[in-house]
Amino acid sequence: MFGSLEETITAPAAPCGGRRGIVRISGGASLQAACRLIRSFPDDFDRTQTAILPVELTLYGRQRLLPALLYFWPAGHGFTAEESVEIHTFGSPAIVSRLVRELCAEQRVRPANHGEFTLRAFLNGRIDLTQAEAVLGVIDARSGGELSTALTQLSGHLARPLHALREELLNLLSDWEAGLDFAEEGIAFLTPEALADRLEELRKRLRKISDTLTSRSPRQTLGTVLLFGRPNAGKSTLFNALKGRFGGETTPNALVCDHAGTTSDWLEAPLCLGDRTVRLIDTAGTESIDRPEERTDRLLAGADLVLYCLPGDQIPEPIPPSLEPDRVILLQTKSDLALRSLSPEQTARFFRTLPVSSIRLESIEQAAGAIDAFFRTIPPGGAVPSTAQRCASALDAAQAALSRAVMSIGGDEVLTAAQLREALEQIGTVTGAVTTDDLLDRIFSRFCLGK
Ligand SMILES: Nc1nc2c(ncn2[C@@H]2O[C@H](COP(=O)(O)OP(=O)(O)OP(=O)(O)O)[C@@H](O)[C@H]2O)c(=O)[nH]1
Ligand SMILES: [Mg+2]
Repeated sequence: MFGSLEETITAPAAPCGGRRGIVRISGGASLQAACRLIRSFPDDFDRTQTAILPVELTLYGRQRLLPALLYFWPAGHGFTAEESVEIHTFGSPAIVSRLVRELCAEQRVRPANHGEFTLRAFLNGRIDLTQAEAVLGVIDARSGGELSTALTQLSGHLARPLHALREELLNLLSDWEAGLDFAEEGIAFLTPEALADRLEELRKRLRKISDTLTSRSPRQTLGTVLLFGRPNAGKSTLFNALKGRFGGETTPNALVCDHAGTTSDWLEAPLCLGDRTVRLIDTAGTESIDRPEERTDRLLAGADLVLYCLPGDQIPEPIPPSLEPDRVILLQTKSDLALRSLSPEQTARFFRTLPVSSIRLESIEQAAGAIDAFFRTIPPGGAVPSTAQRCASALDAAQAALSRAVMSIGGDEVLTAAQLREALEQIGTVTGAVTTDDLLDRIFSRFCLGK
């Protein structure tokens, strides 16, 4: 059903009968094809920059010019990651279909199939399959709730943790298989015990993702909140303060000490914030904020919200590129000792900035309020129905394969590797890392033209 990526595709991108007619073009010949229909296209046009340009279309000859706006994205910048153009003009169906016809007169340009722009965004690595389905969910949404579920899915809420999980599983598999290659030399890259622990942890995370996929109730949604910062920043003291006020009795307190590097492993506790329960995780301090150690990096990828703990007398450092600032709350810790006022530029990108003193239990309620406020911006659980249906069985199968992998540890090592591969394949079908033409056909043929 889908043509070659070498070809440039075009289609109307606005509903028929609207006031504005939009024609979308994507592929290497986009600008060249559009230029043919434009009077005096500037010779010095910079093809390396995104641009919006008022132009005149020569569709009906040079005596009857049509005003239009040309939007240009160089390769790597637009939705499809290919060179793309949109021409916005009058919403006349006659003009729009003529425009598409004329564009297709250019060699290498052809009409797009249903969903082909989104398919290209997927094939070029812009979005994963769950996000592609979310595009359809946004278009089909019939209520504010459905729209917000689809928008959350589109922003990568499902894709991000699944991608992180798959990466970890791939690393585990390669370490395990490397050990098999060197078995005779007695070199092990991963001990069976370490593998079993990591797989059990991954299985739990997968179950959480699979639960949120089908859940609709905020009570069932266990958001993950991660304490992050340099050693000695006051993370564990804050963990204990939040746990003391909003947690249960069952989790032990984190060790606190004035020596840097007190916390060496992560520790978690549930916090009850109104009708929502979140998992609060204390981590080992990281020496380099923008390039944390591998383990912290993994935890960051799986967290919904990050509490960046920064002693009140310091200024924020650059955060890891993969960590979106809008899922970070900056907490100026030890505010009883010193509190520097930060400029709007230093704080604007974060979801919120707040001073706290965990020793004096000052602003602990406010910190909890900010966590709750963050989760209120995320609609409760769930996924676009087509994603939920498609993914439920694959994620169940992946969890089952991980359980089998754990059980096989200590026995046949090759069988363990095969089970890991099975889990990877199942997760891959959800994100689209593993696809078949049938699957793509089923998903993208439901799109309308121009999407
Ligand atoms: N005055 C004051 N001291 C604090 C506060 N919070 C933490 N501290 C002190 O700062 C030191 C480090 O606190 P921790 O909570 O262990 O810091 P951490 O970030 O967990 O440190 P690592 O586990 O080493 O990364 C301890 O001596 C705490 O008592 C605070 O709000 N006020
Ligand atoms: Mg600590």
